[in-house]
Amino acid sequence: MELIWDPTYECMEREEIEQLQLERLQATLNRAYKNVSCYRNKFNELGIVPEDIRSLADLARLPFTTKEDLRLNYPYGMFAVPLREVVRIHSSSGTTGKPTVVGYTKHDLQTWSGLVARFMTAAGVTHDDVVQIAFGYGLFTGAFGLHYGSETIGASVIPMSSGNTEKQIMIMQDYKSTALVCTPTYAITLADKMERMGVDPNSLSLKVGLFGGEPWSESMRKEIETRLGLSATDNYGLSEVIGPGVAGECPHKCGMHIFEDAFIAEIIDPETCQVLPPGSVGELVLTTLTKEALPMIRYRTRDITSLDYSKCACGRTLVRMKKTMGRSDDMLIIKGVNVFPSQIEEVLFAIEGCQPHYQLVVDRVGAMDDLEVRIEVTENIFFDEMKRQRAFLEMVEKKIASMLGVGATVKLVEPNSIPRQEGKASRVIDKRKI
Ligand code: DLL
Repeated sequence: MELIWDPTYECMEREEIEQLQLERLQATLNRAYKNVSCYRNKFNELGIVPEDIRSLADLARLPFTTKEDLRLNYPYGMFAVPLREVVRIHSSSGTTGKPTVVGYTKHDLQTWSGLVARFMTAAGVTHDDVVQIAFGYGLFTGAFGLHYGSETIGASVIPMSSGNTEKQIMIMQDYKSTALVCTPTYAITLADKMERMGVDPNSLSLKVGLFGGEPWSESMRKEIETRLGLSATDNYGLSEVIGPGVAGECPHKCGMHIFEDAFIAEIIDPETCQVLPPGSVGELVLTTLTKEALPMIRYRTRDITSLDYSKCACGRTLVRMKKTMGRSDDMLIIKGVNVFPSQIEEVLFAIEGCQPHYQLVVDRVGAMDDLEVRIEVTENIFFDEMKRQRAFLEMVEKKIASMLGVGATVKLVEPNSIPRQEGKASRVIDKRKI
C-alpha cells in the first residue's frame, strides 16, 4: 500500500471535493471582498457580490487576477490581513519590473508545509530520508517550502542552498543524502560535475529527486534518472499562489495531482479567456481556498497544460495536470508558428551526442523571423570531420523542422560554452524588436 500523507483530503469522492471547494470558495470571496480593495473594485465594476457565487460554475463569472494586479498593489496592497499577522514574506523571481511580494500568516505556513509534505510523500520521501535542498534560500519560495515540508514529514533536512556544485557532491557522499531537491537544470549540472570528478552515481545513496520550478521534458527525466541513479519526480507551484505545493507527482508519474481542497483549477483559452472543457490544452487558472494573507481569485498562471480527471492507480482522487508545455508568455511565435522551447528540448534529448544544454536565439532578418538553436555537442562530434559534422547538423535540423513545423538553423557549440545556471534555466534570447 502506497503512503498517502493526508488521505482525508487526497482521496475524497468528486462530489465531496466539490462541496468542500464551494464552501471554501465562498469564505475566500467574502474575505477578499471585505479586505482587499483590488478585488472589491473589480467585483463592483462587474456588479457582482460574493453572495452571487452559488455554485462552482459561477466561478467563471468572476474577474481574473494577474501579475500586473500584484505589481500595481506593490508591495502589500493585495494582503487580506494586517501586516502584523504576516509572519513570512517571499517574492517571486520576476525578471522585469518590480517583483511580486507574497505573504503568509502562521496558519498559511502550516497549510503550506502540509501541502509540500503531501507531494514529497507521494514522491516516496519518508521520515527515514536525508533531504538535500539545493534551491537557493532567500526570497525564492522553493527552498523554504521544501525545507518545512521535509521537517513536517520528519525527514532530516540539509539546507545546502544552491551553487557550490563540488561541495554539493561531497555532502551528498558524506552525509548520504537520499533525496535531492533542486531545479531539473541543476540536476543535470550536478550530473555533469560528477562525471568530470569521476564520481559514480551508484556509489551515492540518492533514491529520489524532487525537481520543479521550471518546465522539463520526459526525455530530460530519463536522462536525469540514468545519470543520477534516482527516481526523478516533478512538482509544480508558483509564489503568488503559495510556492511549491500546488501539485506533485505520485509514483505513477502520469501527471501532477493538484491539491484541490486548497486550490480550484480551471483551464482557459489564453486568447479568449473562455473556460475550456476538461482535457483541453490551455492556460491554468488557480483560485486559492485556504490562504489567509494573500487569497488569489482566478489567478492567471500563464502556464500551458491540461487536466486529467481519470482515476489514478495511486488511490488519490485529485485531478492531475500534465507537465507544462511552457508559459503562454514564453511561447515564441516564429513565422506565425507557436513554438515552445520544451518542444525543441524533446527533440534534442532524443539525439545521441547532443548535450542537454541549449539556447534559442530569435532574431528578425528583414521581415523574416529567424530561429537559431545553439546546442552543445560531445567533443567527438564537435571535433569530427566536416563532412560528418555537416550530416549530423542536417539530421538535427530536419528533426526540429518536423517537430515544430518551422525551420531553424542549428549551430553546434563546444561543450561547456553555454552558461550554466544554479536555479532556473533561461534558454531564450529574443533579439527581435517588435
Ligand atoms: O518556482 C515555485 C516552485 C519552487 C515550484 C520549487 C516548484 C519547486 P515562482 O518562482 O513564482 O515559483 O515561479 C513560478 O515557475 O508559473 C511556472 O511557469 C514555473 N514552474 C514551477 N514549477 C514548475 C514545474 C516557483 N514543475 C513559475 N513545471 C510557474 C513547469 C514550473 N513549470
